[in-house]
Formats: sequence, structure tokens, C-alpha cells
Amino acid sequence: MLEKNEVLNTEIAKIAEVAGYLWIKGWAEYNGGNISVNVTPAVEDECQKMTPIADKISLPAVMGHLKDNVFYVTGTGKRMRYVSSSPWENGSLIRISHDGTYYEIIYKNPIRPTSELPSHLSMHNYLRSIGRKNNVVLHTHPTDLIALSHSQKWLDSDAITNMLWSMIPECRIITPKGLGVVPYEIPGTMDLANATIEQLKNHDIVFWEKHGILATGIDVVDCFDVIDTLSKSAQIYLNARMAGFTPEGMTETQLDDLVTAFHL
Ligand code: 2HA
Ligand code: ZN
Repeated sequence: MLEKNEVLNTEIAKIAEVAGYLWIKGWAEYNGGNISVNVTPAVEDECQKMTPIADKISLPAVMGHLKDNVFYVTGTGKRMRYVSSSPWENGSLIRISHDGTYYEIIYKNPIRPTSELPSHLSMHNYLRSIGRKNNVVLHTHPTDLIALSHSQKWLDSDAITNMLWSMIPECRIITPKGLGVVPYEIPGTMDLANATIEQLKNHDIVFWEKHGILATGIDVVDCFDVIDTLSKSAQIYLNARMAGFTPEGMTETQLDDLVTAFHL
């Protein structure tokens, strides 16, 4: 009985908590953002036997590293504020087929997954293929970071990473691999997914021009914290600019000292 599965319930409660933060932060206007979390370890035995509650849907490529995996995925067109209050009315569990070519919704309501699902699954599949212990893909629309993505100056991985790192020490510590940058692509397309995957080779977080940000990781709350810290840095930079000066930023030596102190 999945209702009584405490490990799954805890994971869903964390997703609901994060969805609420995305809304409160003002990062989830309309149906903005989407979340997928690999919950296979929590539900493995139970879910392999469950009867699908909707038709099979083919995947754009074979997801060889996600065979029989189960994901909680937010629904297409759904609002984060309602994912927060009613996760099972605004998202569902899907199970990837044994051959990795299609998926089926298995629980709890036939809520169709986000339009970004093929791209999320491609990322999950890629990260597993290179041995990264990834469970989460979280995409959202932080106002301050998107504002920065409207300037060519910040659409450079080193430039945006170094500027954000230099605003507060936490940022250097919590995002040691910095940000990857993807030039504008149409939302929901495999072009956007493939360009993102290219950046995930060297980063855990990817900045999408004039659109938003995507974080990958083991834990959904940690993914939120990473984006929250980047957003804080962006706010400090923009607040200083609005006050009429360019912030100094921490020096290179101050940043390097963090690498030593925190073994980054
Ligand atoms: O789900 O944010 O990028 C709505 C979006 C698409
Ligand atoms: Zn988006």
C-alpha cells in the first residue's frame, strides 16, 4: 500500500515543501517550473506490480539507465502553489518500462506529466549513465537570475559564476562547479534538453537565457537551497547596482581561501 509507505510520503512532503517555496519566492508564475524526482528506492517492490492507470506513452529515446525506475513528476499546466497543497492532484508517479522505451502513470491520479518530461528524463538518464547519483531535476523561474540572463555579459559561464560567487561566501561553497549557460531555446524542446545535458557534464546547475534555471542533485531541498543562494547573490548584485554602485565582490584570494578552508 503506497499510502502507508513512509519513505515515499516523506519524499512527497519534501517536494510539496519546495513547491511552496517556489511559489512564495515569486519564481512560479502561472504554470512556471517543473520537478521530477526518482523515488525508485522507496517504492521498488510495490511499484513493479502496480497496474497502470493511463495509456503507455513512448519516450523520444531509449532510457537505458532508467529501466523500471519510478518518478514523481509535476503535472502539465499545474501550478506550483497547488503542487504544494495537493501533490497528488497536481503530479503523479510514472514508471519507465522494462525496455526503457515508454512510461505509464501508475499512481495516484492520471495526471499527465509536465511538457518538460522528455527533457527531464533525458537528463536523469544521462546523469545515471555517467555514474552521478542524481535523483532530482528542478526547474524554476527566479526573477533576479532571469534579469541577469538578459545581458550578454552574464551569458558566459565564467562571468556569471565568478560574479555570483563573489557576492557572499556561501555561494562559492554551495555551488563549487558553478553555472553552465544555455543560449535561448524554445521551452520543452529536445534542443533545450540536449544543450542542457552538454552543460551538465561539468555543472550541476544550468542557467537558461531569458527563461530560468535548472538544478540537478540528490535531494530536492538541497536543489532548492542552491538556487536560493544563487538568487541571493543576484539580488545583492542588483541591489547594489540600483543603489548606484557596482559591488566590489570578494577578492580572488578571499574566494581561493574558501576552497582551502572548505576542501572544495
Ligand atoms: O512548465 O516552466 O519551461 C512550465 C515551464 C516550461
Ligand atoms: Zn520554464
